[in-house]
Amino acid sequence: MPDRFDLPAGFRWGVSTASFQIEGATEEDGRGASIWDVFAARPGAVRDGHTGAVACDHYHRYPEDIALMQGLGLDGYRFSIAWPRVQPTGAGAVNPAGLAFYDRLVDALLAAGITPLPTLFHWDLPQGLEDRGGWLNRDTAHRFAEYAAVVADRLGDRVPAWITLNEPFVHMVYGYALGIHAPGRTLMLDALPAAHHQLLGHGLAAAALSERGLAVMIANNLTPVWSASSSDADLAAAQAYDALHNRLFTDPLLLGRYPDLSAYGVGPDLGGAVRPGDLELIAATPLDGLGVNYYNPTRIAAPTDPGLPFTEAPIEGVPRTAFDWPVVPDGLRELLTTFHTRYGTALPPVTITENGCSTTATLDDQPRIDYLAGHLDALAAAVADGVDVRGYYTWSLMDNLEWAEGLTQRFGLVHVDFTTQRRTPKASFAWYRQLIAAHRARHAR
Ligand code: IFM
Repeated sequence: MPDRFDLPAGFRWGVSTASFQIEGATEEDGRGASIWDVFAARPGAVRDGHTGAVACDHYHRYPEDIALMQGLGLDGYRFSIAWPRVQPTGAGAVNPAGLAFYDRLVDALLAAGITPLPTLFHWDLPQGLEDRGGWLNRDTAHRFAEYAAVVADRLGDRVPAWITLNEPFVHMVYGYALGIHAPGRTLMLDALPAAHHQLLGHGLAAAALSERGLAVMIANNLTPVWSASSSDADLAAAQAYDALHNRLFTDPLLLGRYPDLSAYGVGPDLGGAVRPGDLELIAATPLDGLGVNYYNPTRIAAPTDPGLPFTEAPIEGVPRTAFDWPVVPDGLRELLTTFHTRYGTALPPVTITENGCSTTATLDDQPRIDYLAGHLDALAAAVADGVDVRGYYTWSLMDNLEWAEGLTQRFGLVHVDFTTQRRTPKASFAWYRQLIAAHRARHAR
């Protein structure tokens, strides 16, 4: 395969997964309950009643999964650590068997020549903390830092860079505002403290990681926001949406302040959650890298009802994934160049920590190849425009449990038969392997 993407030497190739979506073994070796175990047990919460009890059985099959990664020739593997495996109730006592699993995983990755890139929190909060308010409770931020220190003390000798949180926007909106995800709360704008406490948790954990000489990243779900028209009302709505989805989770980290949320009737203290010194703490440890999870742009129009200052408008005339998400590869270039302009020298090097699509195709997944190729073209265009992008981790290594959609959305380079747990590489697997090899060969010359 020709290396048409023209990315720099040293560019890192990877895949991403998350603990609850692949591990299974939810009751094994002392793991405590997570909010997703409790949520998935609620009738109707997850499609077809699927749970995380088995998922991809990665807890037992990780050697086979690492062999697949080695077959791809990856530089790095982004996975997440299940907090309730490490601290079953989210505070205090550490579960040695839980830590030992990640120890084995890290050692096996290193033996395969793959650099581990762990995420500390990818939505599976210990239920014990949810019982005390979850991320609405400021104390959760402190517990998160304590947990980060425990894990870093154990793995930091072998793991150089860490991601604190995955997609705090999605966790706040789906989990606390709309109730589509665990913990299933429907607080609408009263969910905002969950944003602040996650960011505070990031700041406290980042300090703990940095004190140990470890590099710190965060992975945000980011989207270019398109105004449905050039009317003042649509433009104002798009600006309000951008503040909520993008700026709320990036401005405090890079600029040390929250964006203007007055369109939501919310002041700079986010409903009383922000205390003096918090913003300084959130920004105190500079990010060594910003993780960007990109899937699609969002088109926004003026509100049709008084509850929120925007309404989402459809994006027409583009292909769609099996999830019905619009496929707009150039949105990745637009997002990256917008951030480059917006944050200037405050923007740290970027890594694409997630990008991919679900398809209905089983093994001949040409739509996934087209999706990835289009996005890598857009990424290369952003790099040519001056954005410092260091790596690309596709979502996902293998089909897995897609949260409230259960096992119905298949995002993997590898097909998983959830009855037999048989893994079968799809066409995109061979394509990605060849692309990585071609990139290396070009830079070896
Ligand atoms: O599966 C999720 C992942 O957990 C977070 N980012 C988006 C992916 C696809 O929906």
